Amino acid sequence: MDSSHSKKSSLRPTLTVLVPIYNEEATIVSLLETLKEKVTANQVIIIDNGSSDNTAELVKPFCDGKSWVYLRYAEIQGKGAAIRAGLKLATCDYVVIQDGDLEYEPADINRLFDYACENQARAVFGSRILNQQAGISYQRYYWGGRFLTWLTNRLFHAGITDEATCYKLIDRRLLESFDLECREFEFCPEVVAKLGLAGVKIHELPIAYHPRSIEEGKKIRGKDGIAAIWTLLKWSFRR
Ligand SMILES: Nc1nc2c(ncn2[C@@H]2O[C@H](COP(=O)(O)OP(=O)(O)O)[C@@H](O)[C@H]2O)c(=O)[nH]1
Ligand SMILES: [Mg+2]
Repeated sequence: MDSSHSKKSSLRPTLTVLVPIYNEEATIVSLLETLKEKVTANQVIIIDNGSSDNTAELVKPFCDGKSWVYLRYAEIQGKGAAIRAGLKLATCDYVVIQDGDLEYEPADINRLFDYACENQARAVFGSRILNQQAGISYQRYYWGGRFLTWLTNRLFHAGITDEATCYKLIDRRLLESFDLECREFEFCPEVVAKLGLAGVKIHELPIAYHPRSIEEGKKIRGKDGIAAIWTLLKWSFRR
């Protein structure tokens, strides 16, 4: 065997995928199957805050308690709280967030991860805006996202195109050092604010997007947009 090759591959960073879920019985099996087949992850942590549908029964067969872990809490706590709970168990060099729906294409995670490894980047985001073929959600969500991105760039000079993207791939130790406080959907604004305050460059690659409707299970709402604005302003004041 080529020793230089084996040395190189043994040095390759590792990846934890955090999957926050709440009542995702319609999509979770398909999502986890795709994740298993298409993504080169070393660790997958699924965090369920009190799903009241059949999600738990559907997730369990995928988990072995080692590289695939299922954390189940009795009460609903929010996406941010779920990500923070998962992060406590994450052990890999990088973490990325994957929702329990089918709005994103898990294979895109490989491209983000490869880019991070090749460029030793500490933060690589998937951007729906950089992909002209990406689907567009409700107008209010689309323009809300564009406004949050604009505000992020004004406040933190982030130079990004998609603040609200789910696909945020970040150096795990860096993310842990942020001591996140988010409980609900303020994970995104808190993270971009803290990356900005830390002077970390955010790299972006185009990704696919297939938005789902509220009837299909989308949980984010207008009030979460207001909370995101407040979170960005709050962290900019603490500069
Ligand atoms: N664990 C947990 N996950 C949640 C909660 N609320 C939403 N999620 C998950 O967060 C992800 C994002 O939700 P979604 O409604 O698709 O919003 P968006 O993709 O950010 O626009 C999905 O996987 C949800 O199941 C919660 O209270 N607890
Ligand atoms: Mg989603």
